[in-house]
Order: sequence, then C-alpha cells, then structure tokens
Amino acid sequence: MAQNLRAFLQEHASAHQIDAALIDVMNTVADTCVAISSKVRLGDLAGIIGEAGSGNVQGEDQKKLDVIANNMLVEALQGNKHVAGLASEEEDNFVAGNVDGKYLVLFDPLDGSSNIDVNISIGTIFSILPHEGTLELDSFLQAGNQQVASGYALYGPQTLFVLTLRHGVFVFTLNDANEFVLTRDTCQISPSTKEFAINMSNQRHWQSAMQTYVAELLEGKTGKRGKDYNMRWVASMVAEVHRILMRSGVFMYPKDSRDPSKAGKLRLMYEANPMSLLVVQAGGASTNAHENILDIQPQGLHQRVSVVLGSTDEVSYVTEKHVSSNMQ
Ligand code: P6P
Repeated sequence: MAQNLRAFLQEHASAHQIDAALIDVMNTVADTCVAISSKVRLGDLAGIIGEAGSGNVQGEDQKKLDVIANNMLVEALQGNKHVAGLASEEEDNFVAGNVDGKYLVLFDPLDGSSNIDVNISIGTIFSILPHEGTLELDSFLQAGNQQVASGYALYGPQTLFVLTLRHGVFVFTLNDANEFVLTRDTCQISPSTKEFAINMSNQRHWQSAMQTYVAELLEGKTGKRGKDYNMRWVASMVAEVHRILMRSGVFMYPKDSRDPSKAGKLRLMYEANPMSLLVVQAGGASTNAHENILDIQPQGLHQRVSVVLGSTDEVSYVTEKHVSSNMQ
C-alpha cells in the first residue's frame, strides 16, 4: 500500500534530522491544497469561475479562485504556531503569523489562473524560509538557496503534491479518500532534452541572445544543435515544471523590451525560487540567463526575474550565450 504524506514526512524527518516544526508546516500546506483542490474540481458548480472584480499588487485582475485560495492559505498558515509570517502574490505586504514561529511561507496561491476558466491545469506554489528574531520585510528577503523546503500542488487530471526538503524530490497523488499518497520517490532531470517551453508570441521583444538560441532550436537537426526539438507552452508554470521533472526539458520566461524596468514576468520569491530548488534537487539547473536564480539576493517581496530552468545542457548553453553577448 502506497505510503501517505504524513507517514512519509515522519520517516523522512527522522532519516534526515529534519525539524518536526517544519514537517508540521508542510502538512498544513498540503492539507490546504487538498481543500483548494476540492474547490478547483467543482468549477462552475461552486460558483468560483470568473473575475473577482479586484486587482492585486501585480496590477493583475484577480480571479475568484485566486482570492479564495489565497484566503484559505493565509487562514491555515496563520493558525500554525510554527509560521512566523507569510507572503503571497495576492497580498501587497507580508502578513504576520505567530511571534514564536520559526518559518516563513511564501506562495503563489493559484498559479496560471488565466487557465481556470478553460479547465487547463493550474497550481499552488510554495517556498519555506527559516526565521528568527523580529519579523520585518528583510526577514523574507533571503536568497533562494536559504529555502528549507519548497513545492507545489498541481490541479490537473490528477491532483499532485510535489515537494523537496533538500533531500530529493517526491511526488504524491491525491486518492479517492482525499489523501496524498507517495507515487514517485525520485525525480531526475536528464542533462539533455528535445523539448523547450517558451511563449513564442514574445519573440520580437526578446534580447538577441534569446532570439538566436530559440532560432537554433527551430532549425532542428539541419542546424547548429543537430537535433529536432518539440515545443510546449501551457501558460501555467506549475504544469511546465512538472513536465520537466517527469521527462526533462527547458522552460524559459525571458525579460523583454516591452518594459526594460522589469527583469521578467515571473516572481522571484514565490515562483522562481521554489521551482528552482525543486529543479536543482532533481539534477537540473536554473538561471536568470546570467546567474543561478538561487544565488540572487532579493530586493523586494514581489520582484520579478527572468527564468531559464530545466536540463543542464540547455540551461548552461543559453546562459553562456547571454553572458558572452553581454561581454561584447
Ligand atoms: P503568458 C501564469 O500567469 C504565469 O505566471 C506562469 O504560470 C506562466 O508560465 C506564465 O505566467 C504565462 O505567461 O505571458 O504566456 O500568459
């Protein structure tokens, strides 16, 4: 019988001397994702499709489910004594938790929400950072390599919960009893791939190094790379990252010329950092096309970043292309 998440986490914690308080926080996140999944699954039947009629700090229109998922996570995590504070894509500022808490939880409550109304996979992304002392904004502004855990829930044909506590990547599937059970105990991204994911409609806005790189991919076996590639674009980062964890690939959301002040579209603290930790734990790589994302010292809670993540051969190739083009 497949091991359930709670039993797995207990065993994993004793095998790797992981703090029981962190395990408790992970269980709170997982339990809340089960509750979110119940809402997502019902869609129109639960009256949760469509716009909330409000906007978030990102300047995006919120979907009803964005707000519902966010409120569920805020309430659940504020109720966990080990959570000192939390930050969300849907909250302008950080939210205080319990003064004696030792962990901070940062999350995108519903990533890919433009896909909700058309029944395409969406997800919840979370990052867990250590905390001590007074809670202030700087408490959250830790580099991604400080994360003690990260993961996501993927609300797709199956509801999955994928996590790392820095000792590998594990996949759990929600069963009929609404319980996550272990279905994959290793994820290994191969160094090479034939599959890339990027929103091609932005091609004219990319830096020349990215334009050159993608043009080489499109040349296929007759070109410089010597092999044919396939392309995917789901417009849900959780779905793209999961595909890469399952069968390798490279995902890119580069900065573009439409808004030079923006380093990219995706958010560092609760999208790029948690996903980068998972990818690196699975043997992949993740950069902003110049440096490892996990090494970036954050300047703001909602700062954006360019993302190139997945199979190491492709990530290093495209990163080197950008670094050398900057030196010219
Ligand atoms: P575009 C979803 O809104 C998201 O933040 C990521 O999940 C996804 O990879 C990206 O934006 C999609 O962006 O510009 O293709 O809609």
